Amino acid sequence: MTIDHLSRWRRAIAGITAAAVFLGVGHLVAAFVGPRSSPFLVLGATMVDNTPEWLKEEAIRRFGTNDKLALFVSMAVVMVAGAVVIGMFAGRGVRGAVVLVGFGALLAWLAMQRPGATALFALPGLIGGVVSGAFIYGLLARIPARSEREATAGQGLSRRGFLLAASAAGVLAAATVPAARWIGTHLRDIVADRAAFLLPTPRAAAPAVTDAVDLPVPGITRFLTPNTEFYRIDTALQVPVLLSTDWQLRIHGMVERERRLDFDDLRSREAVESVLTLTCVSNEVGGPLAGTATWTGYRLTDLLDEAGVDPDADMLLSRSIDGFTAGTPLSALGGGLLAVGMNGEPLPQQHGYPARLIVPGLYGYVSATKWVVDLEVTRFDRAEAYWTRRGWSAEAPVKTAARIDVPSGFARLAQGPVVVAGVAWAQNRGIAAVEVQVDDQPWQPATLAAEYSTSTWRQWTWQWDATPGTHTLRVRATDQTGRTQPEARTTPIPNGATGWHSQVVTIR
Ligand SMILES: Nc1nc2c(c(=O)[nH]1)N[C@H]1C(S)=C(S)[C@@H](COP(=O)(O)O)O[C@H]1N2
Ligand SMILES: [Mo]
Repeated sequence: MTIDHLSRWRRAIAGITAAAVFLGVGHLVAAFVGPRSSPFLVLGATMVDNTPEWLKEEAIRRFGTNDKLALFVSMAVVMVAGAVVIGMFAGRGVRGAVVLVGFGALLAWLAMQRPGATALFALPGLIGGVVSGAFIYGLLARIPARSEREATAGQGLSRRGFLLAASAAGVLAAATVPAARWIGTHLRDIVADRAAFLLPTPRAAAPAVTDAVDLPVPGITRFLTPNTEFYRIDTALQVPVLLSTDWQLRIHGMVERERRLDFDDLRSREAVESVLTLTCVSNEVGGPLAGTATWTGYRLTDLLDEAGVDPDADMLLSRSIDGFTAGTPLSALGGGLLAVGMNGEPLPQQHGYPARLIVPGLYGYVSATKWVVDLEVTRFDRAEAYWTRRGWSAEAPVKTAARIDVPSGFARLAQGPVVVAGVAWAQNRGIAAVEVQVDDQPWQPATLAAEYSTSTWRQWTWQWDATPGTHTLRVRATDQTGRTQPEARTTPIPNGATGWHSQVVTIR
């Protein structure tokens, strides 16, 4: 064994702990600068942005809603591998330190490319690079040996000292995650900001939701979805922290007068309240990605009229603080809101606090930008929004859908009267009829609950005299233009799934 020999495992461990120190220190600094500047999130966002489309689709197909978990796992694998390489390469000299400082500089640069980044976004990468560089140098460099035995072993730190230093660094790096969270909530106090946020009082309250609209049928989807149960879909690796006091909305592009609005400007305007159903294009037939809420906010058409829209424009490109964009036809904005309230509360952070868009009749990905900070008036032949660039349609009106809520799939029930019930939606067109079919028997008309508005879903029920055996229940809806849902199943991509929802039940 030569004096300068460093065992492989020692180098690998040094590389991995140095990477942990890098990410930990960076994460801690990011807690002060802004959570989106954390190296881990910058790496993740950069990876997402540069993953080829086929791979992303494959990931979504394979992992479904676990695609973010799959992303984190693959990031972790890539990072551990990279860290081992750094460790192998490091040796006793300053090489490891130089690599880590260089990596920090690269990350600083990547962080500054993120939308909404400030110069401060460079700090987590730079400081993380310097600290972890010093760390790997100290861990691997030869330091004066304290005993003869160690000097001959020639490994600088004793085995015990090395392992202690490495594990202490690992524990401290892991501890930065809760520490950063604490700093985030206490220093940049979004909880307090949201608690102090005053919802505007609408000119007129939305019409009440009566029992005729919200039927007292056990197991049916409630007409209004509580905030805690409302589905959540977005590309955010970490929910953006945007304080109402920092928030500004820029309205620009093909307008006569560019505008910048903050909450003081909004408060002097007339607020409205509107009950609207939001649906996700990724919802599978019978799936859960739809919800209805009472939204409080400001009419988008009012805000745009003030700016003066160029008659040649046809698209509103909305952008969030985290760089997501949606392209909405200007002609479809009627009834659309810049929403600040959801079911009588400020928007929950996950649903876009402090402001988002909601436009009736369109899937969320082309209309419902959360954490919205920028509205650009433009044209469909000049701009492309986030998901359109990734193979989804530029325009996406909501397709007619119907779902059986009760009985649930594979339920076992006693023979006799069974209530079959659910919801159907065809926003902006309205539901005209819902029909239910048992096995191959003729379609039967379901009873519709009262219609709240054509912008919301509608409950339906059907009384079934169930006979013993295993049965398939099917449902289909017809909208108020007279079109019945097509039977053929299609995938959600590129503009929404089609097909009839069915449920198999057993009657004893
Ligand atoms: N900033 C941002 N806004 C976004 C998205 C996103 O990824 N980022 N996703 C959109 C999609 S695809 C849908 S379906 C709705 C979902 O809104 P929710 O999470 O409040 O239900 O938000 C839309 N707004
Ligand atoms: Mo969506």
